[in-house]
Amino acid sequence: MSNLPLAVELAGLFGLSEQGLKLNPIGNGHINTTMLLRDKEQALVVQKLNTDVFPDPEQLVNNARLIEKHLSEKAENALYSLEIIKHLPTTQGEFLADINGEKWRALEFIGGSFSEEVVKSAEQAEIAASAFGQFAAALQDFDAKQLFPVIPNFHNLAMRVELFKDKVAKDVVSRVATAQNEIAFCFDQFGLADELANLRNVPLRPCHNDTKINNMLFCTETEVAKAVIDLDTCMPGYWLCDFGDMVRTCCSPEAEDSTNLENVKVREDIFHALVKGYAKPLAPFITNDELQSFWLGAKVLPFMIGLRFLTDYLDGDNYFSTKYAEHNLVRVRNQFALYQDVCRQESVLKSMLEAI
Ligand code: ADP
Ligand code: GN1
Ligand code: MG
Repeated sequence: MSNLPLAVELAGLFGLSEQGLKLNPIGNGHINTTMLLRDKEQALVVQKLNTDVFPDPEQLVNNARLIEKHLSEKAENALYSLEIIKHLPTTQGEFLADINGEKWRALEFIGGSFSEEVVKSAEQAEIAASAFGQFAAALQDFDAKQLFPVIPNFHNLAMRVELFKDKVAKDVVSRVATAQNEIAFCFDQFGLADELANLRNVPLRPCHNDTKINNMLFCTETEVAKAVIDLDTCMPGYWLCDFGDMVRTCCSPEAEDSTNLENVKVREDIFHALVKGYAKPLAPFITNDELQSFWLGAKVLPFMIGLRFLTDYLDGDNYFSTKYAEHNLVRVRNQFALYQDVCRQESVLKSMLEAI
């Protein structure tokens, strides 16, 4: 068994027995350390929160539990049918535990499920988009002012641009020279930040803000949607960003760190499935301006996440987890290739939004 002392400590905290105890990593999240803790009887997800990214883990857990409560009330009234990720208390009734100064929480494990890194078909994309749409619809009457801004300005592209320029100027790990082309490319795209800042008639909504495909679970048996997960960044935002992150993570047939750039393209049928799947549950609430703003989201998210990977690369890989030295730069090239293909396909993709 791996990590025995840690497993025993976590088991003690969350009330599992030491018999048959196992602790193994699951998933491919870039931020937290996520593991499955099992004894002979039960399984739960334990997560070490990344406190560099989330300096206030108490507020993060508080936010997620407020959403949990709201969704549970919707579920009781048959207004939400996906499973809800619930926090589990320690034996002392706390929702956050301290182990050697590190912050851990436990979540209900959603068994019989899987997450995807690359979408397999238009049907799968529609199922995912519908799940994120149902989540957004269930939250549209949630008072998002209750949510603590765990990462302020999370989708503020202008702010991300300033941070990027600062890292280029400082060049703390001498990587500017190896990323010259990508940096020059960024400097040509900053008009997008103005487009986003000048957006009018698009309401702020309670948003998930991290609708990448591996932040939802499919049922292993039937392949329907089981749950929307990773509620860490739920804050007020724009649906266009949640739509854009689905485009970013579903449309390409390659994972976000694939080096097979010739293949990094927007699959039109997947884009169409995302529009259909997301718009349907939102139909009673969404405005036409808001729907048309999804085009901006489709451009902004691939670019902005590429910019964030590049910023992190220039800063020495402190934010996103990386598996090798150039991992962030590989992600940058991939995301910028995708962004360029989104722009290339403007007329056909936009017409799909206009047709809704
Ligand atoms: P991160 O914040 O690092 O992205 P996530 O909360 O998204 O972490 O979890 C990472 C991965 O772990 C998910 O993509 C999923 O595969 C798996 N996972 C997380 N929570 C659960 C859960 N409650 N049940 C089953 N699998 C989960
Ligand atoms: C991170 O935590 P994860 O892997 O679901 C990041 C997202 C990025 C994504 C890029 C809190 O998401 O914003 O879009 O990586 N989460 C945070 O894959 O920064
Ligand atoms: Mg995640």
